Amino acid sequence: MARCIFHIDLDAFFVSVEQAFNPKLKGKPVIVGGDPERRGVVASASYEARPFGIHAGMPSSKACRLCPQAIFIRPNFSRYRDASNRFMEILADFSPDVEPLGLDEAYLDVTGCEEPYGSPPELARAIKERIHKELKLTASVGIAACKVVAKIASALCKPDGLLEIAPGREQAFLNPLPIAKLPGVGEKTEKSLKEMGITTIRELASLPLDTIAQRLGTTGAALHSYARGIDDREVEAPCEAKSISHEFTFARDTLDRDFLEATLHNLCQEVCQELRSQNKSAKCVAIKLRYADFRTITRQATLREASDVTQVIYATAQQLLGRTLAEQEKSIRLVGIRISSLVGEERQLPMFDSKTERPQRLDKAIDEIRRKHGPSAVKTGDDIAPESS
Ligand code: TTP
Ligand code: MG
Repeated sequence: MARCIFHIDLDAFFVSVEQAFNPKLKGKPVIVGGDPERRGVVASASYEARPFGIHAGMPSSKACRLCPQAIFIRPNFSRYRDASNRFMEILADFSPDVEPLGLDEAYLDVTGCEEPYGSPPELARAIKERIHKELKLTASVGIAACKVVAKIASALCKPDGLLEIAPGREQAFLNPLPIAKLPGVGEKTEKSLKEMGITTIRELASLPLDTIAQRLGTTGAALHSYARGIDDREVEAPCEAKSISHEFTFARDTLDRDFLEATLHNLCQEVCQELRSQNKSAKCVAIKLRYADFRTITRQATLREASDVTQVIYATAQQLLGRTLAEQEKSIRLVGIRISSLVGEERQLPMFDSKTERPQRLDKAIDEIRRKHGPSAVKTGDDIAPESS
Protein backbone atom coordinates (compact mmCIF):
# COMPACT_ATOMS: atom_id res chain seq x y z
CA MET A 1 0.00 0.00 0.00
CA ALA A 2 1.29 3.48 -0.83
CA ARG A 3 2.21 5.60 2.17
CA CYS A 4 0.63 8.99 2.68
CA ILE A 5 3.12 11.58 3.83
CA PHE A 6 2.58 15.25 4.57
CA HIS A 7 5.27 17.90 4.61
CA ILE A 8 4.00 20.93 6.50
CA ASP A 9 5.87 24.22 6.60
CA LEU A 10 4.64 27.43 8.22
CA ASP A 11 4.62 30.49 5.97
CA ALA A 12 7.06 33.32 6.71
CA PHE A 13 7.36 31.83 10.18
CA PHE A 14 9.24 34.43 12.27
CA VAL A 15 7.39 37.29 10.58
CA SER A 16 3.99 35.60 10.92
CA VAL A 17 4.53 35.06 14.65
CA GLU A 18 5.30 38.78 14.98
CA GLN A 19 2.19 39.62 12.94
CA ALA A 20 0.04 37.36 15.13
CA PHE A 21 1.49 39.18 18.16
CA ASN A 22 0.95 42.61 16.65
CA PRO A 23 -1.84 42.55 14.03
CA LYS A 24 -0.90 46.08 12.88
CA LEU A 25 1.98 44.44 11.03
CA LYS A 26 -0.33 42.34 8.87
CA GLY A 27 -0.38 42.97 5.12
CA LYS A 28 2.84 45.00 5.30
CA PRO A 29 6.43 44.39 4.19
CA VAL A 30 7.94 43.08 7.42
CA ILE A 31 11.42 41.68 7.95
CA VAL A 32 12.76 39.79 10.96
CA GLY A 33 16.52 39.88 11.02
CA GLY A 34 19.77 41.23 12.34
CA ASP A 35 20.74 44.86 12.61
CA PRO A 36 21.38 46.45 9.16
CA GLU A 37 24.06 48.64 10.79
CA ARG A 38 25.92 45.60 12.13
CA ARG A 39 26.13 43.35 9.13
CA GLY A 40 22.94 41.52 10.18
CA VAL A 41 21.05 39.29 7.77
CA VAL A 42 17.39 38.69 6.97
CA ALA A 43 15.94 35.67 8.78
CA SER A 44 12.38 35.89 7.48
CA ALA A 45 10.53 38.22 5.11
CA SER A 46 6.75 38.65 4.79
CA TYR A 47 5.22 37.79 1.44
CA GLU A 48 4.60 41.55 0.95
CA ALA A 49 8.37 42.15 1.19
CA ARG A 50 9.33 39.37 -1.22
CA PRO A 51 8.34 41.12 -4.49
CA PHE A 52 11.10 43.64 -3.66
CA GLY A 53 13.57 40.78 -4.04
CA ILE A 54 14.06 40.31 -0.31
CA HIS A 55 14.81 36.79 0.93
CA ALA A 56 16.32 34.99 3.94
CA GLY A 57 20.09 35.15 4.19
CA MET A 58 20.35 38.53 2.39
CA PRO A 59 22.23 41.28 4.25
CA SER A 60 19.71 43.41 6.15
CA SER A 61 21.37 46.56 4.77
CA LYS A 62 20.58 45.43 1.22
CA ALA A 63 16.99 44.61 2.22
CA CYS A 64 16.69 48.16 3.61
CA ARG A 65 17.86 49.60 0.31
CA LEU A 66 15.49 47.42 -1.74
CA CYS A 67 12.48 48.28 0.41
CA PRO A 68 13.06 51.34 2.63
CA GLN A 69 9.47 51.24 3.91
CA ALA A 70 9.91 47.70 5.29
CA ILE A 71 9.38 47.30 9.03
CA PHE A 72 12.44 45.73 10.66
CA ILE A 73 12.09 43.55 13.77
CA ARG A 74 14.83 41.86 15.81
CA PRO A 75 14.25 38.15 16.38
CA ASN A 76 12.40 37.08 19.55
CA PHE A 77 13.44 33.45 19.75
CA SER A 78 11.39 32.55 22.81
CA ARG A 79 8.24 33.60 20.93
CA TYR A 80 9.18 31.41 17.98
CA ARG A 81 10.04 28.47 20.23
CA ASP A 82 6.64 28.70 21.96
CA ALA A 83 4.81 28.87 18.64
CA SER A 84 6.87 25.97 17.35
CA ASN A 85 6.06 23.81 20.38
CA ARG A 86 2.36 24.51 20.00
CA PHE A 87 2.58 23.79 16.26
CA MET A 88 4.18 20.40 16.92
CA GLU A 89 1.57 19.62 19.59
CA ILE A 90 -1.22 20.27 17.10
CA LEU A 91 0.45 17.96 14.56
CA ALA A 92 0.75 15.22 17.18
CA ASP A 93 -3.05 15.27 17.56
CA PHE A 94 -3.40 14.15 13.94
CA SER A 95 -0.75 11.45 13.63
CA PRO A 96 1.50 9.44 15.93
CA ASP A 97 4.35 9.81 13.42
CA VAL A 98 5.56 13.39 13.42
CA GLU A 99 9.16 14.22 12.50
CA PRO A 100 10.02 17.85 13.21
CA LEU A 101 12.69 19.19 10.84
CA GLY A 102 13.20 22.64 12.22
CA LEU A 103 11.07 25.05 14.21
CA ASP A 104 8.44 25.48 11.52
CA GLU A 105 8.36 22.31 9.47
CA ALA A 106 7.62 18.64 9.92
CA TYR A 107 6.87 15.44 8.11
CA LEU A 108 3.81 13.44 9.12
CA ASP A 109 3.09 9.89 8.12
CA VAL A 110 -0.71 9.95 8.00
CA THR A 111 -1.21 6.59 6.28
CA GLY A 112 -4.57 5.40 7.56
CA CYS A 113 -5.22 8.57 9.60
CA GLU A 114 -7.37 10.24 6.96
CA GLU A 115 -10.42 8.03 7.41
CA PRO A 116 -12.41 10.28 9.76
CA TYR A 117 -11.78 13.22 7.41
CA GLY A 118 -12.63 11.49 4.13
CA SER A 119 -9.38 12.06 2.23
CA PRO A 120 -5.79 13.23 2.75
CA PRO A 121 -6.51 16.78 1.49
CA GLU A 122 -9.45 17.02 3.90
CA LEU A 123 -7.17 15.93 6.73
CA ALA A 124 -4.63 18.54 5.62
CA ARG A 125 -7.34 21.20 5.63
CA ALA A 126 -8.32 20.22 9.17
CA ILE A 127 -4.69 20.61 10.30
CA LYS A 128 -4.36 23.97 8.55
CA GLU A 129 -7.57 25.18 10.21
CA ARG A 130 -6.37 24.20 13.69
CA ILE A 131 -3.07 25.98 13.12
CA HIS A 132 -4.87 29.06 11.92
CA LYS A 133 -7.42 29.06 14.71
CA GLU A 134 -4.99 28.43 17.56
CA LEU A 135 -1.81 30.11 16.38
CA LYS A 136 -3.07 32.61 13.80
CA LEU A 137 -0.49 31.23 11.39
CA THR A 138 -0.83 29.80 7.91
CA ALA A 139 0.83 26.60 6.77
CA SER A 140 1.49 25.00 3.41
CA VAL A 141 1.08 21.27 3.01
CA GLY A 142 2.54 18.93 0.41
CA ILE A 143 0.99 15.46 0.17
CA ALA A 144 2.71 12.53 -1.52
CA ALA A 145 3.72 8.91 -1.09
CA CYS A 146 7.28 9.84 -0.10
CA LYS A 147 9.11 12.55 1.80
CA VAL A 148 10.99 14.26 -0.99
CA VAL A 149 7.96 14.75 -3.23
CA ALA A 150 5.85 16.00 -0.30
CA LYS A 151 8.57 18.54 0.58
CA ILE A 152 8.87 19.87 -2.95
CA ALA A 153 5.08 20.07 -3.21
CA SER A 154 4.72 22.16 -0.03
CA ALA A 155 7.39 24.59 -1.22
CA LEU A 156 5.64 25.04 -4.56
CA CYS A 157 2.20 25.83 -3.13
CA LYS A 158 3.29 28.52 -0.65
CA PRO A 159 1.82 30.56 0.98
CA ASP A 160 -1.29 28.99 2.59
CA GLY A 161 -1.24 26.19 0.01
CA LEU A 162 -2.16 22.56 -0.33
CA LEU A 163 -0.80 20.37 -3.10
CA GLU A 164 -1.33 16.63 -3.48
CA ILE A 165 0.78 14.56 -5.84
CA ALA A 166 -1.05 11.29 -6.38
CA PRO A 167 0.98 8.05 -6.36
CA GLY A 168 2.22 7.37 -9.88
CA ARG A 169 2.24 11.09 -10.80
CA GLU A 170 5.61 11.83 -9.13
CA GLN A 171 7.78 11.77 -12.22
CA ALA A 172 5.42 13.93 -14.27
CA PHE A 173 5.30 16.45 -11.42
CA LEU A 174 9.06 16.59 -10.94
CA ASN A 175 10.19 16.49 -14.59
CA PRO A 176 9.88 20.17 -15.55
CA LEU A 177 11.24 21.58 -12.27
CA PRO A 178 14.71 23.13 -12.06
CA ILE A 179 17.24 20.99 -10.17
CA ALA A 180 17.55 23.60 -7.41
CA LYS A 181 14.06 22.57 -6.24
CA LEU A 182 15.41 19.17 -5.16
CA PRO A 183 16.24 19.15 -1.44
CA GLY A 184 19.97 18.56 -1.11
CA VAL A 185 20.89 20.52 -4.22
CA GLY A 186 22.73 23.52 -2.84
CA GLU A 187 24.71 26.08 -4.80
CA LYS A 188 27.75 23.76 -5.15
CA THR A 189 25.82 20.74 -6.41
CA GLU A 190 23.75 22.92 -8.73
CA LYS A 191 26.98 24.21 -10.24
CA SER A 192 28.41 20.69 -10.71
CA LEU A 193 25.20 19.50 -12.32
CA LYS A 194 25.06 22.53 -14.61
CA GLU A 195 28.62 21.79 -15.70
CA MET A 196 27.28 18.40 -16.78
CA GLY A 197 24.58 20.21 -18.79
CA ILE A 198 21.79 19.32 -16.36
CA THR A 199 19.28 22.00 -15.46
CA THR A 200 15.96 20.18 -14.97
CA ILE A 201 14.95 17.27 -12.78
CA ARG A 202 13.95 15.37 -15.94
CA GLU A 203 17.55 15.57 -17.19
CA LEU A 204 18.89 14.37 -13.86
CA ALA A 205 16.41 11.49 -13.70
CA SER A 206 17.27 10.26 -17.19
CA LEU A 207 21.03 10.20 -16.57
CA PRO A 208 22.58 6.76 -15.93
CA LEU A 209 23.09 6.27 -12.18
CA ASP A 210 26.81 5.51 -12.67
CA THR A 211 27.46 8.84 -14.35
CA ILE A 212 25.98 10.87 -11.52
CA ALA A 213 27.43 8.63 -8.78
CA GLN A 214 30.91 9.00 -10.30
CA ARG A 215 30.59 12.76 -10.25
CA LEU A 216 28.84 13.31 -6.92
CA GLY A 217 29.34 10.07 -4.97
CA THR A 218 26.61 8.88 -2.59
CA THR A 219 24.92 12.31 -2.64
CA GLY A 220 24.59 11.88 -6.41
CA ALA A 221 23.02 8.45 -6.03
CA ALA A 222 20.47 9.79 -3.52
CA LEU A 223 19.66 12.79 -5.73
CA HIS A 224 19.22 10.49 -8.70
CA SER A 225 16.54 8.49 -6.93
CA TYR A 226 14.86 11.64 -5.55
CA ALA A 227 14.75 12.99 -9.11
CA ARG A 228 12.79 9.87 -10.03
CA GLY A 229 10.39 10.39 -7.14
CA ILE A 230 11.86 7.46 -5.21
CA ASP A 231 12.51 7.98 -1.50
CA ASP A 232 12.17 5.13 0.98
CA ARG A 233 13.04 7.16 4.06
CA GLU A 234 10.61 6.66 6.91
CA VAL A 235 9.04 9.47 8.90
CA GLU A 236 10.98 9.14 12.13
CA ALA A 237 9.43 10.46 15.29
CA PRO A 238 12.13 11.81 17.60
CA CYS A 239 12.89 9.95 20.77
CA GLU A 240 10.95 10.57 23.96
CA ALA A 241 10.82 14.20 25.02
CA LYS A 242 12.56 13.76 28.37
CA SER A 243 16.05 14.93 27.74
CA ILE A 244 19.15 16.67 29.02
CA SER A 245 20.60 19.45 26.94
CA HIS A 246 23.28 22.10 26.98
CA GLU A 247 24.23 24.72 24.45
CA PHE A 248 26.86 27.35 23.93
CA THR A 249 26.79 30.60 21.99
CA PHE A 250 30.14 31.76 20.60
CA ALA A 251 31.36 35.29 21.12
CA ARG A 252 32.18 35.28 17.41
CA ASP A 253 30.62 33.09 14.67
CA THR A 254 32.96 30.32 13.65
CA LEU A 255 33.54 27.61 11.07
CA ASP A 256 36.64 26.23 12.77
CA ARG A 257 36.02 22.50 13.00
CA ASP A 258 38.50 21.80 15.82
CA PHE A 259 36.98 24.56 17.88
CA LEU A 260 33.42 23.34 17.23
CA GLU A 261 34.41 19.78 18.14
CA ALA A 262 36.12 20.85 21.35
CA THR A 263 33.03 22.83 22.36
CA LEU A 264 30.81 19.88 21.55
CA HIS A 265 33.04 17.61 23.61
CA ASN A 266 32.75 19.94 26.57
CA LEU A 267 28.98 20.02 26.24
CA CYS A 268 28.91 16.20 25.99
CA GLN A 269 30.86 15.96 29.21
CA GLU A 270 28.36 18.21 30.95
CA VAL A 271 25.25 16.35 29.81
CA CYS A 272 26.82 12.94 30.42
CA GLN A 273 27.87 13.89 33.91
CA GLU A 274 24.29 14.94 34.65
CA LEU A 275 23.05 11.70 33.07
CA ARG A 276 25.34 9.60 35.23
CA SER A 277 24.39 11.51 38.35
CA GLN A 278 20.77 10.42 37.63
CA ASN A 279 21.97 6.82 37.10
CA LYS A 280 20.57 6.86 33.60
CA SER A 281 21.69 6.13 30.06
CA ALA A 282 20.56 7.77 26.82
CA LYS A 283 19.60 6.20 23.52
CA CYS A 284 19.23 9.33 21.41
CA VAL A 285 21.84 11.97 20.67
CA ALA A 286 21.04 15.21 18.90
CA ILE A 287 23.12 18.21 18.00
CA LYS A 288 21.79 21.68 17.42
CA LEU A 289 23.48 24.30 15.31
CA ARG A 290 22.46 27.91 14.86
CA TYR A 291 24.04 29.62 11.88
CA ALA A 292 25.12 33.23 11.65
CA ASP A 293 21.86 33.95 9.78
CA PHE A 294 19.88 32.55 12.79
CA ARG A 295 18.77 29.44 10.96
CA THR A 296 18.66 26.65 13.50
CA ILE A 297 18.84 22.99 12.70
CA THR A 298 18.98 19.78 14.69
CA ARG A 299 20.34 16.42 13.61
CA GLN A 300 19.86 13.30 15.64
CA ALA A 301 20.94 9.69 15.79
CA THR A 302 19.85 6.67 17.78
CA LEU A 303 22.49 4.57 19.52
CA ARG A 304 22.36 0.80 19.14
CA GLU A 305 22.35 0.55 22.93
CA ALA A 306 21.68 3.20 25.54
CA SER A 307 24.90 4.59 26.98
CA ASP A 308 26.16 6.99 29.64
CA VAL A 309 29.74 7.00 28.40
CA THR A 310 30.99 10.41 27.31
CA GLN A 311 33.18 8.90 24.58
CA VAL A 312 30.23 7.04 23.05
CA ILE A 313 27.88 10.02 23.14
CA TYR A 314 30.59 12.34 21.84
CA ALA A 315 31.56 10.00 18.98
CA THR A 316 27.97 10.11 17.73
CA ALA A 317 27.65 13.87 18.20
CA GLN A 318 30.94 14.35 16.37
CA GLN A 319 29.71 12.27 13.43
CA LEU A 320 26.51 14.30 13.26
CA LEU A 321 28.54 17.50 13.32
CA GLY A 322 30.86 16.24 10.57
CA ARG A 323 27.95 15.32 8.33
CA THR A 324 26.22 18.64 8.90
CA LEU A 325 29.37 20.65 8.22
CA ALA A 326 29.78 18.73 4.97
CA GLU A 327 26.25 19.75 3.93
CA GLN A 328 26.57 23.47 4.70
CA GLU A 329 29.57 25.69 4.92
CA LYS A 330 28.12 28.52 6.96
CA SER A 331 29.49 30.14 10.07
CA ILE A 332 27.98 28.92 13.30
CA ARG A 333 26.95 31.04 16.28
CA LEU A 334 25.64 28.36 18.61
CA VAL A 335 26.23 24.68 19.16
CA GLY A 336 24.14 22.47 21.41
CA ILE A 337 23.75 18.86 22.46
CA ARG A 338 20.67 17.02 23.61
CA ILE A 339 20.50 13.45 24.84
CA SER A 340 17.11 11.84 25.20
CA SER A 341 15.23 8.58 25.36
CA LEU A 342 16.63 8.13 28.82
CA VAL A 343 16.52 4.75 30.46
CA GLY A 344 16.93 3.90 34.13
CA GLU A 345 19.49 1.74 35.80
CA GLU A 346 18.69 -1.39 33.81
CA ARG A 347 21.69 -0.95 31.53
CA GLN A 348 23.71 -4.11 31.30
CA LEU A 349 27.40 -3.60 31.75
CA PRO A 350 29.44 -6.37 30.21
CA MET A 351 31.45 -7.40 33.26
CA PHE A 352 34.72 -8.42 31.69
CA ASP A 353 34.85 -6.18 28.66
CA SER A 354 37.85 -4.03 29.39
CA LYS A 355 37.26 -1.97 26.22
CA THR A 356 33.95 -0.63 27.50
CA GLU A 357 34.96 -0.50 31.13
CA ARG A 358 37.92 1.77 30.72
CA PRO A 359 35.97 4.77 29.37
CA GLN A 360 33.48 4.27 32.17
CA ARG A 361 36.18 4.25 34.84
CA LEU A 362 37.62 7.35 33.23
CA ASP A 363 34.22 9.08 33.31
CA LYS A 364 33.80 8.16 36.96
CA ALA A 365 37.19 9.60 37.87
CA ILE A 366 36.54 12.79 35.87
CA ASP A 367 33.08 13.22 37.42
CA GLU A 368 34.62 12.89 40.87
CA ILE A 369 37.33 15.50 40.22
CA ARG A 370 34.89 17.90 38.57
CA ARG A 371 32.51 17.51 41.48
CA LYS A 372 35.27 18.37 43.94
CA HIS A 373 37.15 21.03 42.02
CA GLY A 374 34.70 22.44 39.46
CA PRO A 375 34.07 21.80 35.73
CA SER A 376 37.34 23.25 34.49
CA ALA A 377 39.51 21.09 36.79
CA VAL A 378 40.05 18.35 34.17
CA LYS A 379 40.58 18.74 30.48
CA THR A 380 40.91 15.82 28.13
CA GLY A 381 42.62 16.00 24.74
CA ASP A 382 39.27 16.49 23.00
CA ASP A 383 38.56 19.64 25.03
CA ILE A 384 41.68 21.49 24.11
CA ALA A 385 40.71 23.74 21.28
CA PRO A 386 42.94 26.01 19.29
CA GLU A 387 42.18 29.70 19.67
CA SER A 388 38.91 30.64 18.02
CA SER A 389 39.48 32.90 15.06
P1 TTP B 1 11.73 28.89 6.26
O1 TTP B 1 10.57 27.95 6.42
O2 TTP B 1 12.78 28.53 5.26
O3 TTP B 1 11.22 30.35 5.86
P2 TTP B 1 9.91 31.13 6.30
O4 TTP B 1 9.05 30.30 7.17
O5 TTP B 1 10.30 32.46 6.86
O6 TTP B 1 9.21 31.40 4.90
P3 TTP B 1 8.47 30.34 3.94
O7 TTP B 1 7.06 30.84 3.82
O8 TTP B 1 9.21 30.43 2.66
O9 TTP B 1 8.54 29.00 4.60
O10 TTP B 1 12.44 29.09 7.64
C1 TTP B 1 11.71 29.10 8.87
C2 TTP B 1 12.28 30.12 9.81
O11 TTP B 1 13.66 29.84 10.02
C3 TTP B 1 12.21 31.54 9.27
O12 TTP B 1 10.98 32.18 9.55
C4 TTP B 1 13.37 32.18 9.97
C5 TTP B 1 14.37 31.07 10.14
N1 TTP B 1 15.40 31.20 9.09
C6 TTP B 1 16.54 31.91 9.40
O13 TTP B 1 16.69 32.37 10.54
N2 TTP B 1 17.50 32.08 8.45
C7 TTP B 1 17.37 31.59 7.18
O14 TTP B 1 18.27 31.75 6.32
C8 TTP B 1 16.18 30.85 6.85
C9 TTP B 1 16.00 30.29 5.47
C10 TTP B 1 15.23 30.70 7.84
MG1 MG C 1 8.53 28.30 6.67
